[in-house]
Amino acid sequence: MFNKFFSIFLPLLVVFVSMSSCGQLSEQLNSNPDFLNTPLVSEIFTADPSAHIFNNRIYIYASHDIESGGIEDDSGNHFNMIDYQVLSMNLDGSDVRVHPVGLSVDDVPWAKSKFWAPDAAYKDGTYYLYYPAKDADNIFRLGVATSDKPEGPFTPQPEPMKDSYSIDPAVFVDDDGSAYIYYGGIWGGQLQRWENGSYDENGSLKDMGIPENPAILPRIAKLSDDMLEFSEEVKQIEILDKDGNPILTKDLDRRFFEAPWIHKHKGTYYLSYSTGDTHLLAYATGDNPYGPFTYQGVLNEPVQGWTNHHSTLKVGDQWFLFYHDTEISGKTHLRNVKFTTFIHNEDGTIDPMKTYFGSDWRF
Ligand code: FUB
Repeated sequence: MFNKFFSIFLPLLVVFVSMSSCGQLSEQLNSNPDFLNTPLVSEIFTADPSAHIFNNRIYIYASHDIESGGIEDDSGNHFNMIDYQVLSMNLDGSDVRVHPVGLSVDDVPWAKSKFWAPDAAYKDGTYYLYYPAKDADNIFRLGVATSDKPEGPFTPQPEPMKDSYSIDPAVFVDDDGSAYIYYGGIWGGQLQRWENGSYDENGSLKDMGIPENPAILPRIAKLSDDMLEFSEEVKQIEILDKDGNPILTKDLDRRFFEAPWIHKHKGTYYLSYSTGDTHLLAYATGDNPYGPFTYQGVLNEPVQGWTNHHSTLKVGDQWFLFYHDTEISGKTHLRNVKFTTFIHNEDGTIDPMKTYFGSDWRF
C-alpha cells in the first residue's frame, strides 16, 4: 500500500504542492510548455541539489545562487555564492521550507569565496555538511561543518579536509556503513591543475589535454570514522566505454566534467555526472564504489542554463531526480531546484530524461 501510494500519488501530489508553494509566479511559468516541472522554491535561487532523507523528511543541500555582478566566463566567475540555506519538505512533497542560513563563508576561517555545490551525510547523531570553497590562494578545497540538526546551523572545521582539492563533493554511505567522498570538476573546478598530484596553476587552463588521451577523472576517497577527513590516498575513478577503453578527452558527450553522484540499485553502483559543455547528465555503472564504471548513457538531457547538476533519491519505492534549471531567471548563474521521477528498467538501464523541451537535443 505504502509503495503504491508513492508510485502513483506522490508524483501528482508533489507537482501540485510545488505549484502551490510558488504561487502565481509558478502558475504563469508553468504555462510555458518548455518546462516539465516547476521550481521547488522561488524565495531564493538554488542549484546543485543533493537530496537526502533524514528524520523521515527530505532535506536538499543546494548552492544558494546570488547576483554578484561577476562577468560570466569559463572558470565560473559568475558563481560567487557566500552561504548555504537548506531546503526541506515532507516525504509527500508538502510543507516545503527554506531554512535560515546554515553556514556563511565568513564563518569559515580558511575560506575566501565561492561556496559551490555541497552535500551532506549523517552519522551517530551528527549531520555533516561537505562543501567546496576557494582559499586565500584561490585554490578550491573541500570543507566539513557539523550540526545536531539537518538544516544547521553548522559549525565549520577550522581547516579544509587534508589533501582535498577541486569541487562538488558527494558523500555516499554504503550498506555496510562505509562512507566515501566523490568529488571533482574541470575548468573552473581546477581538477586539471592537479594531474601531477600537486597544484599547478599552469596546468591546462581548460581540459585541453591531448584529445586522444583519456579524459580527466573524478576522485574518490574513503572517509575516516569521524567523517571529517580522508582515510586513504585519493584515487581516480575510471570511466570506460563498453569495450573497456577509457573515455577520451575529445568525447565531449561522455567525458566527466563535474558533479559526480553515486546511487546503488539492486547491488549495482551508478555513477552519474555532468558532461559540462555538452550540458548532459551521463551515467556509468560498476560493481563496487571505486569502479571502474562503464558508461551506459544519458540520464538527463540539457536543461535551460549552462550547468546541469543533480542528485538521485529513493523515497519508498520511487526514485527521484533532483536537478536545476534557470526557469525563473533565465540567467545561468541564478538557478532554481526542481525534481522529477524516474525508473530503472528491468535490465538496470535508465531511459534519458527530458525535463526541458526548448533544446534541440538529438534524442
Ligand atoms: O554552482 C557552481 C557550480 O556550477 C557547481 O559546483 C557545478 O557543479 C556547477 O553546477
